[in-house]
Amino acid sequence: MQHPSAPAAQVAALAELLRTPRRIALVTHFNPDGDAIGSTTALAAVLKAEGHVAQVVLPNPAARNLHWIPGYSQAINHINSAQQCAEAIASADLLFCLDFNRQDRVEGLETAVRAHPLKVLIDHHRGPEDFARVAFSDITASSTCQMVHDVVNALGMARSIGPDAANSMYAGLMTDSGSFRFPSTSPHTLRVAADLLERGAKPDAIFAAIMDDNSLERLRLIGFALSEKLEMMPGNEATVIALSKEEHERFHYTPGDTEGLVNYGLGIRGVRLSVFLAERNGIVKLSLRSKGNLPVNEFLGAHFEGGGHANAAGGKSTLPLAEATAKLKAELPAFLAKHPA
Ligand SMILES: [Mn+2]
Repeated sequence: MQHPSAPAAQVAALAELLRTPRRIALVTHFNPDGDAIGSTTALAAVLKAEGHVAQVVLPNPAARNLHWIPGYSQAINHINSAQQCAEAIASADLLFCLDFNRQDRVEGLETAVRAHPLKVLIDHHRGPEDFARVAFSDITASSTCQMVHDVVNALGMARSIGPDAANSMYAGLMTDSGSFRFPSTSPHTLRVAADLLERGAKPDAIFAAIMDDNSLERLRLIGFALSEKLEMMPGNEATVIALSKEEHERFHYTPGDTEGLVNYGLGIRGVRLSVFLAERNGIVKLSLRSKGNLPVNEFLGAHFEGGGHANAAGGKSTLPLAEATAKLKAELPAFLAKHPA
């Protein structure tokens, strides 16, 4: 198999660093997602099988539907054991930085990460900061897990991808590719997925563990938002959902409960822009999703202190919810007209 995310020069440099048994720490970003947990636990498992000592160090715990990922229970996090995390990073010969590329993304671990002299980056986000001795950066990769697979294979360590590492990596591949539907899903992504199946990954169990883990309150909140709150804008090209603090509380909101809610609007025939406004912690957070050439990051940058990708971006407002929603509705028609379908 080819290893498109693993250039020979970086592979040689990393191979040299791993030539003798090392003490290794692996860190990832705050609010770690499936790719963050999958890539750190998978690479830790491979490195242990290769004779190294490896410890996953997280800025904070992952959402509950990721706790089953093999190796998660051995990870330590800054919220529960700050001192242990700082020591694990400081005492490591080598620090892997996975699924993030700016050192401020690790929140409470930032000081320890900045202080470490020998970092290896593996990441697929845009615009990497220059802080790693060896950097694997590929914005075309579907996921950091896909890149870890490439790097491990290029190092000649594929034999050490056991069932645990395979399940971890597949979890990241699946979640970051939107269950293999985002444009980043390439032939190589599916070849990597196939290889992981051959090494013991269980796609049905992984999907069920991650996706079929909603609380009843979350489904009721989504149902309420879709039936009572979703507004179709004039022209039938855009939808808006605005949820107040009281509405969140009525459904016993916990973080993650409205994850994915903004995507439902785009599923309506003819809609190419979907907006979700949430009144939380004293501010209004906006999530926008679009189809085709409709750069929502530019819109949010101009009006709501935001940014992100052309088809998926976030912003915020300190206005009350009703005023933020009114401002949004006032600005939308010009934006849609400027970028016709
Ligand atoms: Mn990722």
